[in-house]
Amino acid sequence: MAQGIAEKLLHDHLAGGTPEPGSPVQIRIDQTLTQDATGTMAYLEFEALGRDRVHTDLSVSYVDHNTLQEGFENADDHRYLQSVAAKYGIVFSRPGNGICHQVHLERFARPGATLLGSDSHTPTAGGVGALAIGAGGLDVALAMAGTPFTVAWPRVIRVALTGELPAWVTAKDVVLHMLSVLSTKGNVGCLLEYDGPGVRTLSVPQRATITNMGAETGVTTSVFPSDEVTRRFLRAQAREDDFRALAADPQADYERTLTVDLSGLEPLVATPHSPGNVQPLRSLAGTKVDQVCIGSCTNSSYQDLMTVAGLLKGRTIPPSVSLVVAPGSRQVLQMITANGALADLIGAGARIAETACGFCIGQGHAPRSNAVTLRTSNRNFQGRSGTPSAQIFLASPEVGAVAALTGELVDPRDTDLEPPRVEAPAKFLVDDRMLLRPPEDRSSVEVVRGPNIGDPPLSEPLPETLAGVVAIKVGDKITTDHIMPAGSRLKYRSNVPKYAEFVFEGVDPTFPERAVQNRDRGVANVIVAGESYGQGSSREHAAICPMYLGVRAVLAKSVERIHAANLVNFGILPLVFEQPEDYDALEPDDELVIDSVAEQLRAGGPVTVRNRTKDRDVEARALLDETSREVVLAGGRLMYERTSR
Ligand code: MIC
Ligand code: SF4
Repeated sequence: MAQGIAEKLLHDHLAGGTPEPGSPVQIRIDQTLTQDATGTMAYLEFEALGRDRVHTDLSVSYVDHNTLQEGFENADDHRYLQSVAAKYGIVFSRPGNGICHQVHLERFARPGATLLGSDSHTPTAGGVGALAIGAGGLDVALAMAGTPFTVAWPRVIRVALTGELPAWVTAKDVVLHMLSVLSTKGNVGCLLEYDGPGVRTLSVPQRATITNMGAETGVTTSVFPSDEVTRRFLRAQAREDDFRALAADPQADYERTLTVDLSGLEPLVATPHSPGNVQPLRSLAGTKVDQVCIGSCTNSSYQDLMTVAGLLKGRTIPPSVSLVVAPGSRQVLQMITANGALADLIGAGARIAETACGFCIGQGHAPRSNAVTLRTSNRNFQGRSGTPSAQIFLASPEVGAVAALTGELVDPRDTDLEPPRVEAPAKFLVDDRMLLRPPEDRSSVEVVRGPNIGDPPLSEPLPETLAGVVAIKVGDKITTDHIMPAGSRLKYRSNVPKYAEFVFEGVDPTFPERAVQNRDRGVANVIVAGESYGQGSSREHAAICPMYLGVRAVLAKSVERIHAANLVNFGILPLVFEQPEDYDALEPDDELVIDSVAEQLRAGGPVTVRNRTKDRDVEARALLDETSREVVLAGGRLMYERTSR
């Protein structure tokens, strides 16, 4: 039967389940990646699983998120990660080597391979035709232990690209266009497969920008074909051996097709506070800009930085603008250093930041109060820059460079600047010395744990009757940044009791204290939420810390894929309203009861949640399959693994 690329790769890796859209399947994972902010917990969980080595073709541990190192905590995490990598057979990418997704694309991503990463932007590797999926740390730990990954067989949307990008229109505009069509909600369980004659006009880094930011739509992943452009990219990275051609069969069947004429696109911008608020840049022309940040895993490739350097060369940014440039990898930084482009950036007044996530995750470079900050990253949630009153706009590096020069949002087509032309290099500078391979003999390697690193906390089995209270009621599109802030709080990732003090910090700072009071008097905390709860990051702390505070259920209009899986992994029952209007009738402090939880869940029908305060019943559907139901009943995945072994 004719198949699309995603279908082929899923079938190649199928280890169980029925390949029907929406039905859970198990897929074998070839490669894993972690980054430090999710990785420490993931490796603690891996250690708790008791295996003596990883069971993947390749596992890489990156350090890119917490590199400011204010205090000892992050450095302790880095040391732990380095030692645990050596102990269990994992490649360690040292701090300074770059952002996980950029480095993985350059050095490891393989057409046709499956990649599971504890970061939501893992789909970046779809740019070379890998089936790359983001997940919580515990799912990645399990994959490292050799357990196939469970995911719903996707509903595949074909995106047929025609035409060619006009001058000043970029890959960022393609993905912003996709966001304007699909929005950031309602796409759980879908997968975007790119196809059509427009594909060959896009370089691998351009494709990777598109698959990277596809994460913001909430799809499981995005994938491009692997063609001659891919082969040239891999050859230039001195790894042509990893090439494998991948194309959809002509008659392949898709859920639906979206056609995007690249020639008809224009420069776009995402406005505060959601990547889905997309507008033509021209409609915002003249908006004053205080800060421009170029970088992040979406747009920090060699071509991106060469483009910016080309536009800034010989010019000076005005006093009203602060320009930050963070190259995506050491490879990029070494290349722009060697060819002089770095000097052009510095000459124009750019502040060069470390090759890391940095500004993207609020690790430094917080803008001034009420600032307008234009960034090439993928998320503009409120407060993510570190300044709650700031307005984050997202656009291409080209638009960023022009804004840095003019101090305002300007459509580059309305300037007399020459559109930059940067060719894909025939040869990248390959220097893997910052990638530490695990030693042959790992028996004498000691795992080093600093004082901030605690054991992953365990929950308890769900009780027979779940008696709880609505501890908080939140609206639509609550992101994991709302639930578990990053930025200056990131350094507590390895210390759950401390990090839990900041759950819902920007939404209701009284939540942790109230939740602990309920927990300590034996009352379960229930979170009531609107649509698309848990958007954004893969951070499992958005489940672990609520679990620690005694949250046992989330009752929402809808829950995003990775977050729903994280809730299950930490013993929190994910429920969605059968009737979305029931959301309106629930209020904070309402007392809720679920009788005979296990029996109701195993019966497979709707679950009745009794609202004792309002004296009415609410019907809900549990987002569980057979296995995840038992996991949640056991009190989470680690408890389940212990009891089922
Ligand atoms: C993000 O972009 O939000 C992060 C920080 O990379 C997260 C991971 C994390 O919270 O550690 C992600 O995208 O998964
Ligand atoms: Fe890092 Fe930002 Fe990419 Fe997340 S989105 S991996 S914080 S650069």
